[in-house]
Amino acid sequence: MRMGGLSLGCQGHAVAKASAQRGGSPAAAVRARAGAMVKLAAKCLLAGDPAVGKSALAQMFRSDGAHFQKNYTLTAGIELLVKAVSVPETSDSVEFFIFDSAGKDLFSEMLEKLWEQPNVLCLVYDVTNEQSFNNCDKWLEKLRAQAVGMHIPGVLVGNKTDLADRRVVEQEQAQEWAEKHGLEYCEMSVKEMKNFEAPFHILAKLFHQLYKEKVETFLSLA
Ligand SMILES: Nc1nc2c(ncn2[C@@H]2O[C@H](COP(=O)(O)OP(=O)(O)OP(=O)(O)O)[C@@H](O)[C@H]2O)c(=O)[nH]1
Ligand SMILES: [Mg+2]
Repeated sequence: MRMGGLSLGCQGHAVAKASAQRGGSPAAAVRARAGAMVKLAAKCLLAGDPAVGKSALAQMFRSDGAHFQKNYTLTAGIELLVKAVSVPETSDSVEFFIFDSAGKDLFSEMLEKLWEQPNVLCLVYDVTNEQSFNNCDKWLEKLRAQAVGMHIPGVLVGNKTDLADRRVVEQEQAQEWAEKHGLEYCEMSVKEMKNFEAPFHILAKLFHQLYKEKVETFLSLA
């Protein structure tokens, strides 16, 4: 997998390649390491309207819940952060290269460049802001245009559930939209540190599943 100038891969592929160079078959190398720990890497696009809480989520996740960004500083361009998570119920892990995008850049060509070759999508809206939910269509369209013919696992995340009396987007409505578009769904309050790790655990699981399927396909062809 390539990310800009940076090549991302997983140990499985590296082992297979080394073995092939030594004369062994790549499939044999992959089989030999079945059960071993796998480290995957994924380019994760963090998308959604301005002020929905993308950077707050990224900072909270990076600091393991130690830092909530209270003041709003709009993101300009993109902020990159890297963090690994364990894949639930396995000994494997996914290192996310999180591209925290600027909500104001929905229609910017620069964003298209920075979004090249995505692996997973974390699409955030604010449950108190209907416009931010309606714009999820546009964010998803932008991703699809970016990744034609590719399956990009994704999660829709409703943030700011702490503002319960100001909520305008109901959970059922958002969940239905997510299902219709092949996305997983979850809600969180970054401010109250509720469920802020869930989107990344969901994405790690989905990306890992995709990896497993690719290995199976590879082995069936070998
Ligand atoms: N009440 C509440 N406020 C939150 C929550 N998460 C983030 N915020 C606040 O919402 C504001 C915007 O958060 P940001 O993370 O900067 O928003 P963003 O999505 O990165 O915005 P852009 O960079 O402009 O795209 C900040 O003042 C945050 O403190 C939450 O769960 N509840
Ligand atoms: Mg931001």
